[in-house]
Order: sequence, then C-alpha cells, then structure tokens
Amino acid sequence: MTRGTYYLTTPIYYVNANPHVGHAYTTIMTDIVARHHRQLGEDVFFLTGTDEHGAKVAQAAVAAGRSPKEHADQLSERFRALGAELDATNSFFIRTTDDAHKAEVQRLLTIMHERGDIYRGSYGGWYCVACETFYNEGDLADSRTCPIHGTAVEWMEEDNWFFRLSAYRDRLLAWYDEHPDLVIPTARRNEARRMIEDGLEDLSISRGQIDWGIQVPWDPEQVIYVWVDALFNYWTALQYGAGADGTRFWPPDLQVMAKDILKFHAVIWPALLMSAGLELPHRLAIHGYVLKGGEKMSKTTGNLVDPFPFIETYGLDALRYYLAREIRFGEDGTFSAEGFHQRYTTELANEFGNLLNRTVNMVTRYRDGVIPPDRGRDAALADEIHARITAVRGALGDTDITRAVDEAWVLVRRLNRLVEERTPWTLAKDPDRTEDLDQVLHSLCEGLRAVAVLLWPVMPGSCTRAMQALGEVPGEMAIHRAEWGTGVGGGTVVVGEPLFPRVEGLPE
Ligand code: ME8
Repeated sequence: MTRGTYYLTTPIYYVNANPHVGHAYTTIMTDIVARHHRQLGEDVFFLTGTDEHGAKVAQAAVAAGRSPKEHADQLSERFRALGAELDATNSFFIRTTDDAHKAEVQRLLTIMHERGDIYRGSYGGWYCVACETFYNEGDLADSRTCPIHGTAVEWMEEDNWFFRLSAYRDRLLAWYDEHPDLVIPTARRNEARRMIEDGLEDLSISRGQIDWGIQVPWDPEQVIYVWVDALFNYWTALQYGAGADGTRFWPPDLQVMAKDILKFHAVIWPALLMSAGLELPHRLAIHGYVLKGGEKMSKTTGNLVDPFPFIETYGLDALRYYLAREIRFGEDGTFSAEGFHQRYTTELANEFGNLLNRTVNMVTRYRDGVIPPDRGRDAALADEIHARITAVRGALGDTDITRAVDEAWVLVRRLNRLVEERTPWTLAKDPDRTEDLDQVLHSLCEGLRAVAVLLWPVMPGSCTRAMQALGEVPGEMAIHRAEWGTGVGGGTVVVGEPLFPRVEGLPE
C-alpha cells in the first residue's frame, strides 16, 4: 500500500529584519500539523523558507550598508536557525534567490505569457513598500498611509507587465463555491470571496525601477514582482527540494499564514495557478495576529517579542504550548510574559509534569517500578481515552490547533481527578485492595502514554521524555500508541528530572 502524501507550507518570510514571535507562531503551528500527519503514517512534506527579492529587502540592505545578496544571506540564515531552534521538522528551506527557483518562476511566467494572460500596460498608484503592494486612494487610511502598517505610501507610476487577474473572476468564484471549506475560518473565506465578487483589477507583475529580482524572461529591463516570485515558491520547491518525483506532493494540502496576506493567497495565488495550468491547494488556514500591547507584533510597528529568552527560561516546549493554547487558532491573541508564566506553572508544571512525577514515584514505591497489569476495572477510562483521540484527530483535521490541545488537556485533568478520587496512598495501606491499587497505577500509566502521544506534536521533547519515564519506546509516537492496551506491558518506569521544573518568571 502506498502511503498518502501530505504537503503543507508556511509563508516564506521577508529577510528585511530579524525573526520574532509572530514568525515563530506560524512555523510552530504548521509544525504541529506536520508532526500529527506523520503520526498518522503519511508521507509529509513541510516547506518553509525566505522571500528575498523586492524593494523592501533592497531598502533594508542599503540601510544595513550591504549588498542585497549579502544581506539576504545573513538574514535568511537567522530564519533557518529559528526553525531549528523551534524544533521545526521542515523537509526543506527554500530561498527565492536559489537558482532553481528563479529558473522555474521564469518558466511558469513564460507559460502564462504564451497563453495570453500577460500584457504590457502602464500603471500609477499608491505603493506601500512594507506590503509590497499598490493601494487605491479609497483603501488608504487617513493622511495617505498604509491601512496595514500606518506608514506613508509613495506614488509610483510605471510602464510594466500586467496579469489578467480580472479575467479569472468567474473561475475563482466557481472554485470557491465548489470548495466551501477551502479557506478557513469562514469569516476569512467570506472576506476573500467578497474581494473577488467586488471586482478584480489586473495586477502589475513586473517592476522596472528596481533590479533586485528575477528577470522577466522576455524583457531584461524588468524584474518579476516580488509577490509573484514568492507565491510560486510553493511549487518550485518541489522541483528541486523534494527529491525525485517531488511533484507527487502537489497540490498543497494545507497552507498556513496570518490574515495580512489573505488576498495574495486566497485571490491572486489561485488565479496564478489557473493561468500556469497547475492544480489549486486544498486548504488555506488563516490565523490571527500575535498581539503585544494590543497591537500586531510587527517589524514595522517595532513592538517585537524575541522568542529566545522564553526558550532559555522555560524551555522550547513551553513556548510551543503557550502559543498553541493561548492564541486561539484563527483569532488574534495577546502574548504576555505574565500569562506565559501562569500557564507554565499551573498547567505544564502542576497538571502535567507533576502528574507524571507522582505516577512514576508511586509505581516505584508501591510496585518496585514495574507497571502493574490491567485488572479490567477501568473500561470507562479506556473509552474516554479513545474519545479524546478521536476529538484531537477531529480538531487537527479541521486545522483547529487550539481545540486539539484543549481536547488533549481534558484527559490530563481527568487523570488528575483519578488520583484525587482513588487516593492510591490509602489503597497502598490496605492489603485487600491490591488489585485496586494495581488498576489505578496501570490506568495512570495508560492515560499518560495517551497524553504523551496526543501532545507530542505540540511538545515533542517533553512528550518523548514522558514516554521514556513510562518505560516506553520513545520513538514510537504513532497515533495508535495512544489507545488503551498498546503499551509495552509490564514495563519499568524511570524516575527522572521533572518535565517542567519550577522557574522564576521573566519580567513583563
Ligand atoms: O508577508 N502574528 O512575509 P513576512 C501572527 N514574504 N503571525 C505573524 C505576525 C504576527 N504578529 N507577524 C508575522 C510576507 N507573522 C511575505 C510572504 S508568502 C509567498 C510571502 C507571520 O515576513 C504570519 O504567518 O511579512 C504572516 O502571514 C507572515 O509572518 C508574514 O511574514
């Protein structure tokens, strides 16, 4: 039997400034889904990378006193390092300055040109360099500023190449109607559909005034508009970054991003693909903003949170968990050092870490470390575990990452209640209740293994350690290992360091 493939992507990040928690957020959320699909036994290809051309990057390079390429090399490395630091399991890291990417973008553009979708025209409009896009007068915020960044826009007038985006209106609407859950959440889908319905203007897809970009194949005076160059990365990466027959992964099963780039992905991207004759993605999952002090965390606003101090103080898994749980996937959410500390202490250290610790200690004290056999007295818990697995799978199938963590956490709390209700320390004093004690210890180990498997995509390091503490083979995180009765059986627990040691908080 061939394994099903699953292809998922993050946006490729601009190399105009250092990565921050906003980028970490998207990469972590996508990694959670990637890991989950590997647990399901699928052949997963997970792509991330950097977007390196365009005016924005060229200007940042000038400001840093470097050539665009030197600047891009340096910054791209930081994004790559961030991914590694976050334990992101991306299969490839694309750079739009890769020669193979450039050649493939040129090939696609030639196809679009040959089919008559690209023509020469002139255009004048208000340009926001931070967005790398034109705005109509009516879209601008007060005093002619960008509606997203609040920064000044510039009038730009050019003679360049245009893509007949307007000609794709009906095909795009039909595609939306045929695929009702293509863009999630629904509010974003409706927003994107409205943009199409309200009418689309043709898109200027080349620039004559800058040279930091990919040359238009039939016009050496012009470079390809950075967004067209960037969007095609999702296709080009498979041509040279996914081994032989990389295109078997096409089309993307899931593309994750924040709402700032909804129009590019939900309107322009599908039209480009139609024009290039390529299949369209199955799902675009649009998440909200990570806010700091009530505002979107962004390079332009400057209210950035550096993820590294949090990783150093609390550990990487705490950051992954906090972002997945605190910021409801699809909605805006606030990052706060205080909230982070609170969740770390109550949920990770007390509810999860301490539960594992107590369980391992009790098995050690009362049963010499050997997990006792199932005495067949906990069918209800076995059912509950099965229900949790179904719920977590369902939530991740809907790309509702926060709900998946919530569903898994129901089991963590259920197991804590089990300890309180059955008080194993009382059972241990009563020779007539040996089997009851066996059962509660067995049930806790079963339940904790399920928790470790279900939360492994979110907290890979800690859940692997939890599996080791339970005497399990830590590498085996396939989803079926969460089911009751799939443990190694008669295993020996291993007393170790706490999963989430107590820490002093970081200053807000
Ligand atoms: O837009 N909250 O790159 P970019 C949540 N190069 N997510 C955030 C965030 C925040 N405060 N800040 C950034 C670009 N992000 C283009 C994309 S794709 C073909 C080209 C994340 O560096 C989020 O995923 O501005 C957002 O969509 C992306 O970074 C924008 O990154």
